[in-house]
Amino acid sequence: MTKNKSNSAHVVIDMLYDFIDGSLACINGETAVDKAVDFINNSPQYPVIFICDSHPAEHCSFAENGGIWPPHCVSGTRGASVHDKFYNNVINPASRPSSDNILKKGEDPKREQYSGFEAVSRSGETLSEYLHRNRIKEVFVSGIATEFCVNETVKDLSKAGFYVTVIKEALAYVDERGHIDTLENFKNFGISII
Ligand code: VGL
Ligand code: ZN
Repeated sequence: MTKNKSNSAHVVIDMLYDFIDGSLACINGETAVDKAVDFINNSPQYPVIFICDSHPAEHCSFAENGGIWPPHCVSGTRGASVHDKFYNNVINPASRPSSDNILKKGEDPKREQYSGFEAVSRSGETLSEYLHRNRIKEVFVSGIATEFCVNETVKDLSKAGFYVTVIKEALAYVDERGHIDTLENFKNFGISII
């Protein structure tokens, strides 16, 4: 295994088809994927963690069940899958999505979970456990949606003491104003934006 001497990692949030071209397609989705893949290939020594929204059909966040969202990221569907470019265009095989680095959230039908801190791996490991086990101090973040999952995850990372840098071009969002306001607010948390 490659040594990660820089103690840095890259967290890729919800780069899933429903947020890119599906029921909850966000602004800048395809570009965000390309920029995230570029970042991975330009820093091949950083471990990559994929946070994935993954819902049962009866999830409480869906409008038909009283929530605010159209049905999205239903487990096992294309909409819940990580974009193919992370499988096909990432050069280092260890940086591609796999059962070792995919962490899922939103599987409990009764709970909305935006933050990547609520996600768990197949073996039950949380994001914060994964980062501590790998002695990570600095986290780069890409993903969707800026105002929701990215916002919550970035703040939780910062509160937990990690140095956080958001890769602006590798974000997608529901609303441009919300995206800009969220980035502006990150500055109050000492979060870097590149
Ligand atoms: C998200 C809407 C619904 C997100 C998840 O992760 O940003 N947004 N479910
Ligand atoms: Zn969701």
